[in-house]
Amino acid sequence: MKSNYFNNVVNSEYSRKNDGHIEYGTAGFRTKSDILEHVLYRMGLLAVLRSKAKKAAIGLMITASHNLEPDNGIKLIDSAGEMLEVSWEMIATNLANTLDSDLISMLVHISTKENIDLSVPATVIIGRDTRKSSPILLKAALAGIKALNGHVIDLGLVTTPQLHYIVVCTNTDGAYGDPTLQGYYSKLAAVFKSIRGTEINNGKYISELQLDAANGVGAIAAREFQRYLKDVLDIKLFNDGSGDLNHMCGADYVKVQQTLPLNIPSEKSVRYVSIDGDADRVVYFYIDGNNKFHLLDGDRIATLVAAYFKELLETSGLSLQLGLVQTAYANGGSTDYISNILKVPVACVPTGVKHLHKKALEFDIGVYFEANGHGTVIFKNTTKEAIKNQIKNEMLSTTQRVASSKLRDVIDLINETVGDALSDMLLVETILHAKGWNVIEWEKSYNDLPNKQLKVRVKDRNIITTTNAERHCLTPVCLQEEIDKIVLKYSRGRAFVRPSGTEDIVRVYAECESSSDVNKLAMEVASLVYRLADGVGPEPSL
Ligand code: G16
Repeated sequence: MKSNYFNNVVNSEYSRKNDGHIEYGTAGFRTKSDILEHVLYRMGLLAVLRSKAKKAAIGLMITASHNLEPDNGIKLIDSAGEMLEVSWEMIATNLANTLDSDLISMLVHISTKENIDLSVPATVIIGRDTRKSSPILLKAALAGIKALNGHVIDLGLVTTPQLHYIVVCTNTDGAYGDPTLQGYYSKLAAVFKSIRGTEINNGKYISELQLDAANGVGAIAAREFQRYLKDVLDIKLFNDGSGDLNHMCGADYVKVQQTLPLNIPSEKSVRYVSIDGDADRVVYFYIDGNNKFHLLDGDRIATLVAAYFKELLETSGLSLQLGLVQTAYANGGSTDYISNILKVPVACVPTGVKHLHKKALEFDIGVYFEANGHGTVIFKNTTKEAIKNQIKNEMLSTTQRVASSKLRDVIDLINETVGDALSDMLLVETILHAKGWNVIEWEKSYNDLPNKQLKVRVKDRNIITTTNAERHCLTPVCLQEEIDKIVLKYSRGRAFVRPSGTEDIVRVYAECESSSDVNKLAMEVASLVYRLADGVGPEPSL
């Protein structure tokens, strides 16, 4: 009897304490931390079932990433180190919202429908960020895992991408790397140093950067990299955990506000880097001689990386398909550059790295980045084989051999499981070093269109529905028609709206040719959302 197996799951300490509906959103469950305990308990139970279903270890990360300190959340990491399979997101949502009295029958239903062999052992690898609420939520998740006799590997404080990495290393018996934090640091640091050692740099590149760690768990990882890389890269650390998490600092703040984070000394032409609260996003920026702020976001990183791979492929003589995946937030300037200058195929998918990752798998080498700095590069196994075989080819010229070897090595610098701010940063540093570029040289490749993001509070954000990779709004009726009318007034204008899957707000994005008009365009669209979608609080105004 399956129900006997679930006899121990009823636990009054983790009963459902509020009636609000909660959804597995863009990146898991995310809301105020004080209403999450029963969700964490239930996700502990679900992680055990998922592990049995996949006959492999599953990851469970406690974080609300870029959100402010009062929020927290949880995301499950699938057996190949990628985000949870989309069909299980609905299962997670149903389990999180079920009545306490229906908990056992829901678990029986899941295990029957998914044909889960309950006798298979389960392993859950668990990690958490530095939020004050994380230890209590950890306790709840552990209780859930233990109620179903799952084996726990508790990594303690880790960045989200470190957990993804350790899951894949565990499930590949170490083929992807040693499944420990030390294994992660030493793999990335060793390849970073070895690539650097093969290049004599005569250009404008300087081996020094200033890193804003958002006062999050990324500061711990950054300190480790400081230690591992001290001979080759000088990382100066700010917002290292002593201040408030993501408060006026971190990648999301810098990207959306397009300004310097708190506590960073304002120095001209210095390479600054910001990561977010769980270190899965990264953006670069600098201040020019006129004190003007310049952002080099996920689009810039994607184009830098795609151009680098394109060059290596051409030089090595390998014929492999390179592709780039973006979302609606990608700046029109970047998309034009990728299509018309780089001539690399580019696809657009809905927000959420899970969508980008899936699309990128279609290419031999898939580069994917959200404009907010969340992204990575993935390689088909056949691609890795082709590169290895190419190196063995005795007919290769020295130039072809050097380029092929560089391709092989740089793959090891990349965390292919998910966007990893620190691995991405090391990749950017490697490319800038190879090219002898400073940030100004990097920025020269194309011009961004001026752009603006706003948040609008509405009664129920889910009344906004979208299609065509979120670029077109279906409901409320008339909203899209009205947006179109506004956008038409602005040269190279573009705007879209979508409900956030991580915050209780509607996001508005706008771009156009004129930097003096872009705020007006964004504000006009925000007011429209406020009026047609039941805005709450004061109406947005300039
Ligand atoms: C998460 C997702 C990202 C997404 C971001 C914002 O990032 O992993 O793919 O772009 O949320 O999503 P939304 O606009 O739906 O709120 P993070 O860094 O917060 O985990």
